[in-house]
Amino acid sequence: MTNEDNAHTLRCDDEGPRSESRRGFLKLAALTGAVVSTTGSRALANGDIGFFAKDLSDEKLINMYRTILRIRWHERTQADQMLTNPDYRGYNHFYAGQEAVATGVCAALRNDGPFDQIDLVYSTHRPSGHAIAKGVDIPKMVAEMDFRATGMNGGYGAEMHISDPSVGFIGADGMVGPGHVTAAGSAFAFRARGSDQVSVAFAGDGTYATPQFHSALNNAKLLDLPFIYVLENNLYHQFAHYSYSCPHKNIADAAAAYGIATEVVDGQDVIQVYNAAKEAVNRARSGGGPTFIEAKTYRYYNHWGAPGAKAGELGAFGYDPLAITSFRPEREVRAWMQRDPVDISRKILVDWGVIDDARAAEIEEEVKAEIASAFEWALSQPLCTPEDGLRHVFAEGTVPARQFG
Ligand SMILES: Cc1ncc(C[n+]2csc(CCOP(=O)(O)OP(=O)(O)O)c2C)c(N)n1
Repeated sequence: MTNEDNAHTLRCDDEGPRSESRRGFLKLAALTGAVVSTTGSRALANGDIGFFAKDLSDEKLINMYRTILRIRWHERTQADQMLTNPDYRGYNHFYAGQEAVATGVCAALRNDGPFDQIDLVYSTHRPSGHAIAKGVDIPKMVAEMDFRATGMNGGYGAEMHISDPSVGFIGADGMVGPGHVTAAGSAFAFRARGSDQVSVAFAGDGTYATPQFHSALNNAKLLDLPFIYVLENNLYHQFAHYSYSCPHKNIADAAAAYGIATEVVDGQDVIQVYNAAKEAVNRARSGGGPTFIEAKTYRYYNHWGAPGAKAGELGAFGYDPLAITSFRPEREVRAWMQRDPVDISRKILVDWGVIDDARAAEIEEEVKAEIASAFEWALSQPLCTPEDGLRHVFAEGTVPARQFG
């Protein structure tokens, strides 16, 4: 088990002369303070060169950067719609600020292929980042969130019920907790079928206080299931700090009590998240059982929607008027925004010579255009009709009484 103090220690089991010399350089950099300006670089200075990050091609690193940007610009565009377009019906629990978590985890998963071979993701009431990172069709997701008939789920699921099994995105879940038991159940099914698939549950810090947190982890360990529990500790559940409902500073300590391998990572640094997820996936696929990853992160908007936000600007500041107990100080939000996952991932790619600043800016413009056209298409789609509400509710035609046959 690792905790926050040793989460950044070197995890290299194939060290060769190259990593020796690189480590020497990193030690020197740490001593001279040469590499300290971003979280990613601080991880390097601590000696965590990201063993698994070495398996990432330049192309994949750029795709991860694109994914982070897609999530970010989806959020920003949707927030602007909510703030300025009176005809817009959609809503969201915004994920901005947490992009590196979904991106780093999903980059370590199998996302293409037949349903009985891909890895599954169970999401939460804050689903758009997980969905985009798992590879859903973004225009269709945007249409779904605005109740359009051609949306991903026919327009009557909307934000808290989006799902796309074709990419292993089992879906959002409006209930805090129960999905994790189902996710562990999927992992049990994989084991029973002899499949090497992995089941991932995303969760917020609020799930610690639900019985399903404990039940899912206990059973996952008892049966050593290929299950990964990714807890995104963004410090608040709804309007209360997590210390109101959890006695641990690191919620991973609670998972460790079940005998589960745990890892606490900087959730703003996509490479750290990827490394932890890759290790967890390798463990799960090789029969080594579950892993609990706690990603320390932060959300830039309030719990739900865009109160406190301004069109064209990132984040929401001031107190949420809907919250009686909100105590998120503006300084705290701004301090976290200084360690922005978009900036950190861009800096890592530029530092590593994968792209330069000009190419990074171009990629961001390409993503902005892609998201703008997703919204343009989605908002021109037909709305659901009242009759649509009854579609897919009742079985149609003759239904075999399979339970007796
Ligand atoms: C069983 C249940 N209880 C209460 C709620 C209301 N609710 C919705 S989101 C939320 C807070 C969740 O906080 P956290 O798990 O930390 O996730 P975050 O919103 O911070 O991403 C609550 C209490 C719910 N959806 N389900």
